[in-house]
Amino acid sequence: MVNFSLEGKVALVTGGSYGIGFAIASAYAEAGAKVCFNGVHPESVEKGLKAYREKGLEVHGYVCDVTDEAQVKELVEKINREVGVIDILVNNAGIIMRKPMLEMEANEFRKVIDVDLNAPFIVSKAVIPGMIEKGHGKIINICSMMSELGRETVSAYAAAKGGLKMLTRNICSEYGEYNIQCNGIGPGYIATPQTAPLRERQADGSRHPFDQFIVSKTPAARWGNPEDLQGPAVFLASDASDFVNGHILYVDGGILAYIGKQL
Ligand code: NAP
Ligand code: GCO
Repeated sequence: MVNFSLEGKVALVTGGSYGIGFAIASAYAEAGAKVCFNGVHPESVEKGLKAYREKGLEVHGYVCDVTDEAQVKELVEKINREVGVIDILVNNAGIIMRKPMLEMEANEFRKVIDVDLNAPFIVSKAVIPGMIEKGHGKIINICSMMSELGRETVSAYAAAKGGLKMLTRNICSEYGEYNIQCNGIGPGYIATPQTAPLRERQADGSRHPFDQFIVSKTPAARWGNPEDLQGPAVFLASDASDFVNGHILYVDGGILAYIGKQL
């Protein structure tokens, strides 16, 4: 029988206090994993722990800035001691800054690259040695449609997510021989705090123009929900995907395949 269970596995989901990370971590806990998550703000980690408990899920929450190599090293060592050596890593923590390139400062560009690309490198580097020792591991990088497409105002984010696609393929190439599979999930437009500004109701109560645009560009004719990512994330974390490596699984309602509905 195909094994989708995560029973007994130790999973770390970065940025798991809410949003996509929370949904993926919840699915992992429900699939039997011992789940750890982190956030950069203590108050959001506390809120996250409460939200997991309200779902009846006992998980481990930590405050850790994924861009800080020393903090990440300490987090992984702490998890190894308190929970167990990590089998599954989801590099989910991420930020976006929406600004025309000519108005974006270099340090703002660097900040997005730091969280969305450098941090997955840092956290993966901290986790892979334990996976090699265990003889298996799963790394799932949360990419984006912007790993494939650009749009106005998201130059830093698209550059980071494009790089994250290639980092995914490189980890696959370098560590596949140790039975480590590194894949990506490319969500479409998902209703989370990160995209809330794109869905805000207008003063006259009408829907945000971008909201209408995305719905017209998506065959599913709706925004995604974080729960839409749970099945793909469990699949890529389970033994069922042991021969899937270096793949970016787009979970986008078909938006990347579709020219868009004529309005
Ligand atoms: P979100 O609601 O903005 O949540 C982002 C999470 O990342 C928060 O938990 C935040 O923690 C954490 N985080 C940010 N910077 C961090 C840092 N330096 N160290 C540790 N944690 C940090 O985002 P989301 O919509 O759930 O997106 C999650 C991931 O999916 C991101 O990588 C995003 O790029 C990607 N994605 C999102 C969409 C979408 O439509 N929403 C689509 C494609 C891809 P704090 O609360 O502590 O700040
Ligand atoms: C944006 C959105 C997107 C989504 C996602 C799409 O401003 O275009 O925030 O970037 O977050 O990455 O896959």
